[in-house]
Amino acid sequence: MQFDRKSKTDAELLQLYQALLYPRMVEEKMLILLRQGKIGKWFSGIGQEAIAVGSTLAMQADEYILPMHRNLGVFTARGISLQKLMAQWQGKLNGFTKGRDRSFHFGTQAHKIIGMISHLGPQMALADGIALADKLSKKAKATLVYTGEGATSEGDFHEALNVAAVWQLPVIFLIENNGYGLSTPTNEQYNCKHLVDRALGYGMQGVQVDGNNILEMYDTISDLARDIRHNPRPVLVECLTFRMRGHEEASGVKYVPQELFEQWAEKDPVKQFESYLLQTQVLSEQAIETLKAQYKAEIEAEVEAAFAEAEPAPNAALESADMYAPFQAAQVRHSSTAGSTTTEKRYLDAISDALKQGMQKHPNLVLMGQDIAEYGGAFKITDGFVAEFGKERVRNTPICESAIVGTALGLSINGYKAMVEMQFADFVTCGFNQIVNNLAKTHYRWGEKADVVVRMPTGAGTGAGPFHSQSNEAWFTKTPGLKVVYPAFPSDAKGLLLAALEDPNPVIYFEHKYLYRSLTQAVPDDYFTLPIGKAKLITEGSQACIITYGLGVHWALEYASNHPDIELSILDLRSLQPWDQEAVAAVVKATGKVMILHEDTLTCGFGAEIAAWIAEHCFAYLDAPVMRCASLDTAIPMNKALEEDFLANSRLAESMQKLLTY
Ligand SMILES: Cc1ncc(C[n+]2csc(CCOP(=O)(O)OP(=O)(O)O)c2C)c(N)n1
Repeated sequence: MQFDRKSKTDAELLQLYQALLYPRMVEEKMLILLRQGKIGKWFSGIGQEAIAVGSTLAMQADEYILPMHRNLGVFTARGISLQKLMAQWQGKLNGFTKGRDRSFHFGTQAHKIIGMISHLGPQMALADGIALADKLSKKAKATLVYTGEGATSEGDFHEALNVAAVWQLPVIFLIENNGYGLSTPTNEQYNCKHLVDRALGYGMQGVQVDGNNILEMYDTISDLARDIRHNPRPVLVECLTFRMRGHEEASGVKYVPQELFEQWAEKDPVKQFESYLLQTQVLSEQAIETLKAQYKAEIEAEVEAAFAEAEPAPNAALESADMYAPFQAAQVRHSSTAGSTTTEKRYLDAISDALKQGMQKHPNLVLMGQDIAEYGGAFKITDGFVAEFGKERVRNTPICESAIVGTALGLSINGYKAMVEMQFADFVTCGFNQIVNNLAKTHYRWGEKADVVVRMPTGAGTGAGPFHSQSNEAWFTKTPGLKVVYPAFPSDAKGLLLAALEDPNPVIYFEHKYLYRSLTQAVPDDYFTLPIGKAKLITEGSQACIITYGLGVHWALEYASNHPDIELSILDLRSLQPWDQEAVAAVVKATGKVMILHEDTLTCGFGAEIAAWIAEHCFAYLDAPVMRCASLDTAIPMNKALEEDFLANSRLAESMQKLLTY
C-alpha cells in the first residue's frame, strides 16, 4: 500500500494512527466479551476502520456525520468515551437512548452525530435536510453520510442522491463497499461495474478510493469537504474495503471464499499504516507497545465501569411522555375585542391563510412538496407564496415522498421547521417509513424533536378512485410519537394548522379535498391557534350522539337537519392523536346512545378505538351498544354510484334508526 503523507507533520500522522488503532482495540475486546457471553450482538468493522476514522477526522468538529452500524471509528474519533458507548450498547440508563434502542441507533447533538435506524437507507435523506439547513443559513458546512453497498439498492439511496443533486446540497455520500451485504455478494446486489459510476447519472462528481488507506481516505474527504463547503454540491465517494468478519458475529462467514480473507488481510489498514510509520521512523516498536498497553488498560477500565452502571427502571408514564418532545402550547386565540376581524373563507383559503401566517411567524419554516412553488400546488394552497417568501423556503421537490420527509427531519435536526405537502394523502405510502419509523420514534429514542408537519389532502366524494380518495388516518393514529389532526371547518383548519406548525412534534394534518371549495365560514384574520387534542361539541341534544370528524361532521349535520325531530349531539373530534377523552365521555353520559361515524373503512378504523374506550370507561351510561357507521371494507371505487354506496354516509340514516330504536 502506498502512503503519501503530503505535508503532514509527524504529530499529525501519529494522531491518525492513534485514532485508527483505538477502535481496532475496542473491537478486539468486544470479540472477547462476545465469546464470554457478556455482550449480545456485534457488527464488526474490523478491517474497515480507515474509512470511519479517516473521513471523520477530515470533517470539522461541528459538521454532521451520519454513520452506519460498522462505524465505531466515527464515534471514537469524535471523542465519545467507550464507557458511554458501552452503556448504550448494553441498554444502560446512561446510554444515549436510556436502554430504548440498540447499538449505534442514536444521535447526539453534542457530537453532531446522527445515527441510523435499522432500515439503513433512510438516513441519507436526513443528510440532505441537514445540508439544506446549512445552505439556507449560509453556514459553509459539509455533511457526511455513510451507506453500505448493500443499502445502495434501496430507493432511499436513489431519492436522497437525486434530491441532493437537484438542490446542490453539500453532502458527501460515502459508500463503504465491503463486498457483502449480509451474505449477498456485490454481483447479486448491483449490475454496474463500480457503484461510483452512478454519480454520473445523478449529475454529481464521483470518486473511488482505497478505503483501507487512511491517508487516502483523510485527504480525499478533506479536499472534497473543503471544496463543497464553499461550492455547495453533493459528491459520491466509493470506498473499497472488505468485511473481515461475519455480518454480525453469530452469522458466520461460510459463504465468503477463504482466499478473499487472505488477500484482504494483506491490506489491513492498521497494520499497513503501522508499518509505514515504522519505516518512516515516525513510530518505534516500543512506542506502539506503550500505546497499546495504555489503550488496553483504559478499555478494560471503561468496560467494567459501564457494566457496573445502573439499568433503566421501567416507568410506563415516563416511557409514554418521552414519545413526544415536551411542548406547552401558548394558546393564541382570536379575540373578540374591538378591531379583530373575520373574513368569509373557503376551507382551502383558510389553510392557505394559516400557512402564510405560519411562514411569517417562523422565519425558519420551509415548505416542500411537488409543484408547490410557482404552480401553487395541486390545489393552489401555496399560490403566490414564492413571490412572498422566495423559492428557498417554498420548494418544489422531485417526486420522492420518502426523501422529502427525511429531508424535513434533517432540517428539524439542524434548527429548521418543515412542512411537507403530500400531493394526495394516498401518496404518503411512499414516505411511510420515514414517518412511522423516523419522525415518530426519534424523540423517544434519543430525545431529538421532529419538527415536521405533513399535510394530507385526503378523502373521497369526487369520484377519484382507489388512489386519490383514501382515508388513511388510522395508519398514523396507531403510531405512537405522531400527532394527528383533522379539522372539519375553515376556522378550525386555520387554528389547528398554526398549532401544528408551532408544535415541535411531527403532526399529520388531514385536510379534506371535498371541503376545499364547498365550505365557507367566517375565519378570524389574525394569527391564532387551537389546542391539539380538543374536540368540539357542534350540536347538543339528549337522545343520541354522533361522534365523528372530517367529512363525517358534515354528514352528521346533514342528517340532523333532515331529522329536526331528533335531539342529537354531534361531537367533532378535530384531533385524533391525542383525542379528547373527556369530551367523548361527556357526550356519552349526556346521551346514552352513541354512533361513531367516519369516512374510513370499518375494520380497525379510528372508530374502533373510540368504541372500545367507551365500552371500557362509559359502560354504565350506555342505553344501547356503541354502534359504528363507516365505509365498506373495500377499496374506494371511482364510479359515482359505487363511490356513494361505498361511503358511510349512504348507511347513516339506517344505522341511526337502529340506534334510536334499540
Ligand atoms: C430495509 C432493510 N432490509 C433489510 C435489513 C436487514 N439487513 C441488515 S444489515 C443488511 C446488510 C447490509 O449490507 P450493507 O449495506 O452492504 O452494509 P454492511 O452490513 O455490509 O456494512 C441487511 C440485509 C435491514 N436492516 N433493513
